[in-house]
Amino acid sequence: MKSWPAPFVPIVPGRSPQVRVRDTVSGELVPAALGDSASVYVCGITPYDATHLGHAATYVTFDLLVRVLRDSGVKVSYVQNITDIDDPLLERAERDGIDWQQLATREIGLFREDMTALGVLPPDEYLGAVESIPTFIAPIEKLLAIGDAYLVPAPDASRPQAHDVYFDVSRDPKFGSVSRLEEADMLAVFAERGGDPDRPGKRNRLDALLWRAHRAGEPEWDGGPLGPGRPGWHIECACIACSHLGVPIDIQGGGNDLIFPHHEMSAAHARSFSGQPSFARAYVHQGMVGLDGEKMSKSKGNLVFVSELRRAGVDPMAIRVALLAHHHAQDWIWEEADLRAGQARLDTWRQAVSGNGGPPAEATIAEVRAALADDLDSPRALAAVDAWAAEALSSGGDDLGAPGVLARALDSVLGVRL
Ligand code: 5CA
Ligand code: ZN
Repeated sequence: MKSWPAPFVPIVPGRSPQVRVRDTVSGELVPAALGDSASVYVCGITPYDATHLGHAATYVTFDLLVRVLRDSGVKVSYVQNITDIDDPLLERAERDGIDWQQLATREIGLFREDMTALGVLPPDEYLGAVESIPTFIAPIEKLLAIGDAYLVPAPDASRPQAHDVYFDVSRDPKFGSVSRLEEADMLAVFAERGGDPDRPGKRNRLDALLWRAHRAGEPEWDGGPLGPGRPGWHIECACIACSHLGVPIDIQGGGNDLIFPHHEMSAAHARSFSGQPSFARAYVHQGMVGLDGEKMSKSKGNLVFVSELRRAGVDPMAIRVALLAHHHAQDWIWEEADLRAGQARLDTWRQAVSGNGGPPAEATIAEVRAALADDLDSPRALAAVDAWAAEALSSGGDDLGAPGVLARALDSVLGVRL
């Protein structure tokens, strides 16, 4: 899948210290890379609606991670998927009376434009589920062969004797190790996050769909020995991550709404078909961005779209600064004041770097790098820039190179173009 144009990343003297992130699973700060390379897999969009500010926060967060890792001298392999076939996409297309592929193509196009405007680095590999389907078949067959998956008759399928394939969570001794939830808590969210606890014929209510036999009116792909049908959600990310990055990956990323079931299941599938003890060394989860007191979500419809803000003339860099003002690990509620504050900050910074000289910028740049290397602490990084700008505007300064080098550093590691 085509991604979007990479923004220019200026080279700035010096480098970031070793990057550490707080692993959601252990709660510990861990190195984001063990040596001089890191593999990062971030769960991408389901393209049935436009990019809202929650999505934007997630992709800006992982953009920061990749920027600061590269700035620290680490070679990053960054993979992102698109869930370009799934029930919500088919349901929205049906509701709106349009072809599901047209809907996906339109929303992926808009996402690319939003990411470009926000200065988000594209992944090195951007993979749609649909184009990757041939790579899912062998791992699902393997799960069946080793007894970790099983067939469930699908009497409503379009062909007689058809079966769906499910993953048996009771076969996995490490099931639950990612979310660390009790079964009752898992069940409480499973259905609303794509699960089907009440499907007759399943061995355990939490078992996850791996392959869905073709039903009339649904798209289908050749599943080889699995029969025609389409893949389940979690196996897609497990297979795409493993086949493009190897197992274990360094970082699995996404919003914290994906911890269970998605990341729990993807990890379980991947451990099982790869035979490796672990899927990801660390998990980084973006807090949920809400609106009017609730998580912003396509199903609730309480959304602020990046594209609508852009159409209204909002500077995408003001949106970016507004997002960076919140620590990625915390849930927060979007308010219009966030955007006003982002724009005001941007204006101040722009004014400060437009002077003829300023206070020395080296310590500020070092503090920005240190803050980001410390679990992507963007509010702390912004505060350092605020302090420099306040001094530049109040007392000036005679370091003629400072405004330029600071502007380039902000562009490079914070992705903020002044
Ligand atoms: N396609 C799947 C992941 S494989 C998916 O969750 N798609 S999504 O379009 O619903 O979300 C895209 C990304 O944005 C995911 O990483 C998700 O966790 C994150 N996300 C969704 N809603 C919010 C929100 N309100 N705040 C922050 N991040 C969010
Ligand atoms: Zn995913």
